[in-house]
Amino acid sequence: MFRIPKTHPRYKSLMKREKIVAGIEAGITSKQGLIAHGRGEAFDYLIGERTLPAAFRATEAAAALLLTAKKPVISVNGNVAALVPERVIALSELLNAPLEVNIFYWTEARVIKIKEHLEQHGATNVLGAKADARISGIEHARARVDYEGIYSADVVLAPLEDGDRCKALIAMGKKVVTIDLNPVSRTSKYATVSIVDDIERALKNLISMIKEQKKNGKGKLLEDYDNKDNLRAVINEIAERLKDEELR
Ligand code: PTJ
Repeated sequence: MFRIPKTHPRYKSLMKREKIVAGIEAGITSKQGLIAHGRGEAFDYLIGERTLPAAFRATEAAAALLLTAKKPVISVNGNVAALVPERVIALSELLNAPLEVNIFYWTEARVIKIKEHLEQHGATNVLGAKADARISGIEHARARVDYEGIYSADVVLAPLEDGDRCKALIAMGKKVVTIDLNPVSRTSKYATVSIVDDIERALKNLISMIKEQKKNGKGKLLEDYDNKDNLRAVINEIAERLKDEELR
């Protein structure tokens, strides 16, 4: 890993890049993952690299939805595995939900490497290698799922997802929570709850909210939660921030 001095003003952001590069070198992350990460960075810059109030509310709704799920599953791709292995594992333990490797740029070698990477970080229940079921309506590799995992889940946490599969999962009657820095991506629009935040920050918040909601009794799903309203609020908050930014 390239050494970034902690005093660098963009230390956190540069370290995320290093994790993605290390993921590629380890055969976990796809090369295309670099481009996806760059797109995320650009949105995060506009957002101000912090959790927006609307994203905080979405995370609360996601915590309640995941806590009240009967069979939640956490989908993991090459970027997620490189950036936040410890956090997805912590979440999986808190929710008693399996992790499932599900990748777009599919190779069997990468599925196995991601699984092993998660296991090296302490994961005990990683699905995705079986791929004994298919999500109908999509022709790419994301359709390959485990019957016992995503296929039969009622709530799927699918961060950095593509719109197609999100739509197909919703069509199967599932609820989908996504984490995506782009508030106008198809995934953000289709999901039941879209958290427009960086994956590291979002998972940190999600974990502490789930712990909090567990302590104070099971999460109560906000019946009136509306994903599109939340996305509109996110866009307004970004626009207001940019207007305030001025070029002082
Ligand atoms: O490992 P694979 O083969 O499954 O590939 C994973 C990627 C991410 C390459 C693949 O799913 C892909 O191409 O994704 P997209 O369609 O580029 O969408 C990724 C979305 O995630 C984009 O809308 C980005 O803005 C967003 N994003 C990127 N980095 C982050 C992020 N959102 C939250 N946190 C990030 N760090």
